Amino acid sequence: MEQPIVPNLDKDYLELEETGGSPPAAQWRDAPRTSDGLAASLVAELRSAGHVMVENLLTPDQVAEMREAATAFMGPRGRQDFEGFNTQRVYGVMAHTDALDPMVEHPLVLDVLDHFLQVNYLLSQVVAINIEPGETEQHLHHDDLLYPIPRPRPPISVATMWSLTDFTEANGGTRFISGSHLWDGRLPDDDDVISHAEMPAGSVLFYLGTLWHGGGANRTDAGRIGVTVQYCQPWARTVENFGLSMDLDRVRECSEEMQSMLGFNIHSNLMGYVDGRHPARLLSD
Ligand SMILES: O=C(O)CCC(=O)C(=O)O
Repeated sequence: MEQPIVPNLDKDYLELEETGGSPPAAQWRDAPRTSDGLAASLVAELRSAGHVMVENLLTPDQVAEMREAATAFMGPRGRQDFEGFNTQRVYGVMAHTDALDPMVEHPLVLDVLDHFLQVNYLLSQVVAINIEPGETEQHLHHDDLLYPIPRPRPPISVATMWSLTDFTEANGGTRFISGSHLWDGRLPDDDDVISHAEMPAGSVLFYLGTLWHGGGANRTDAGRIGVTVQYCQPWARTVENFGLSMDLDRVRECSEEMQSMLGFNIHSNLMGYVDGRHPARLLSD
């Protein structure tokens, strides 16, 4: 069968042409963004274990600035067990502040994501989470539960969890079951070995959307603050509706790549249009 031709809105942001069209553009990025080879080893580990950690990716100054920005917007405690009755969250982080942009578009992160998600991938959600003293364990889940497609399968989303305080087993460092990204539809049971993300402030844990994980219990007397930044395939629905939550002036200040991740781009030449036109037109008109 001949490849179906779809209209192309990408060329110089032209209007939809009645006669024009082209096959969808390339689906994977081929050039790495970083040059030290670290991304390749992280990708290999992420593929085999479903998670991988990089310590001290942020400087202490960045950690302090980001923690201050995130805590300024901390909301009330959770509304149900999943959010945590002793946990504060900041939803809509991107709309509130640009202080966390450097973690969202960190070149090492994007370099790793390029191996799991097709070009034009999207930011799915950014949530800052303060697990307070006395919080109990969040139940285990995997982020791709939102996509009702049978497992085993490649992930549709990939998450990062950035530590803005030290993460320990005692203060609620993210729990996860190594290798569970490869499971079929089975659920965790008491025999599964649960690991904890223990990492200094300024570090990042990557985990695939198919990895079973959850927040830990906090048995210390200080909060555990982290930011989860999640990304998904360009053809999947995002958890957070950035198109509605972001002020256009804020989006205009973002890099072109960030604008694309926020949905101000199209995929397969057509998905994501606004009134039949490229959505980036909203930023320039
Ligand atoms: O806070 C954590 O460590 C994990 C949180 C999480 O997985 C979630 O809220 O979906």
